[in-house]
Amino acid sequence: MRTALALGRQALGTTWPNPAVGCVLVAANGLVAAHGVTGAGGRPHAETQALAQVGNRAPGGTAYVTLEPCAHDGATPSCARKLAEAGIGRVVVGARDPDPRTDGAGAALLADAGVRVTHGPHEDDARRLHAGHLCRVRLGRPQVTLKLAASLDGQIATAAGTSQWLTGPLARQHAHLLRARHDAILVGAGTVLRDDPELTCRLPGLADRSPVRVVMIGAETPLPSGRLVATLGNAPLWLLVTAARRPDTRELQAAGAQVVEVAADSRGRPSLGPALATLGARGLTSVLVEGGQAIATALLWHRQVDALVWYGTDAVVGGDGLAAVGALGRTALAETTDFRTVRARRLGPDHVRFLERAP
Ligand code: AOF
Ligand code: ZN
Repeated sequence: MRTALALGRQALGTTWPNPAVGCVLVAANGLVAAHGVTGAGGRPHAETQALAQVGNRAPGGTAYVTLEPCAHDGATPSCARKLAEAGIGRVVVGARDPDPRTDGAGAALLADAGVRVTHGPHEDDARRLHAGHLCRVRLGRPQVTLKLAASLDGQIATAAGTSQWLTGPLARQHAHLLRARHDAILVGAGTVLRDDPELTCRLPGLADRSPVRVVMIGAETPLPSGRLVATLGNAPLWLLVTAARRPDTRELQAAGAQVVEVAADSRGRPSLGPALATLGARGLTSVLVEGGQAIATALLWHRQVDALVWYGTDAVVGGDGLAAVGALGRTALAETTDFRTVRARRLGPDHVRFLERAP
């Protein structure tokens, strides 16, 4: 199961609108016979890929799959049916698939065909791997991960606005890997104006793993120009705009950007809830929010952040810098415990902490 989870993890960011499933087939003699991962864009499914390697014959074997095999037949039979027809003896499932077409029906189909089905081990890791898919199926929106790079005292820029070299090269490379593993990156137009980012993955060998770049256009913020537009050929660019700003985007649309219209909030900006729902409807299962302060604060205010990746440095910037998170109006300590750290590691002089929403 750990191998299957690792396989799935490698495909994160490439399989949307589908989950990145990993599958390992072990033959009756106890040897690993095949590996499979969900294909780019979501098809073929992991089990199909693995079964193809053994000619769809696995008598008495065991399949380890990170997600319950699908139960819906389409152009090809469901994975649950294919596994049963291949003569598999046992299927070990990581996480149950809440997709209404499966949701227990995959396991039931297998059991009815005489296949032994067991759940776990590593169910927590399987849920973590498929958090985006689970979120999209249950809540209709992608999983939202907020990335912040801040000083010891929680500042993301100095009083002069300097921020780009706060973290060292290892932390920056790690952040690029994070991009590769998400379906999309989300930023506000203010960040684009200030930093002129490319928002692509530029790690050697992973250049084709750049996610969809999504920019939230405010009531008055200028439209993206510069590097985001210059790299339109390298990765998709989606603009979230209200109806009022839509006419302004014609030129960018002609240049290849996709324009996504969203209802306005009281300040004339794309409304956050509907914006995330629209991204979910378009198939995105995970978005990495890369700042700045305004979008981070808005998402935390609306409690729409599922996970946090915090890059910390040893720098002390001082309160005259720019805080990672703006005012939230929280007064009671009980209101402040949104997250808990699940993992941490050093990255040269910096460190990274992974936090999940507290239960
Ligand atoms: C599997 N194995 O590798 C994946 C699964 O649109 P379709 O027909 O490809 O079905 C998409 C659904 O299949 C998706 O919502 C999720 O429930 C499941 N994904 N299932 O058996 C896989 N990626
Ligand atoms: Zn399937």
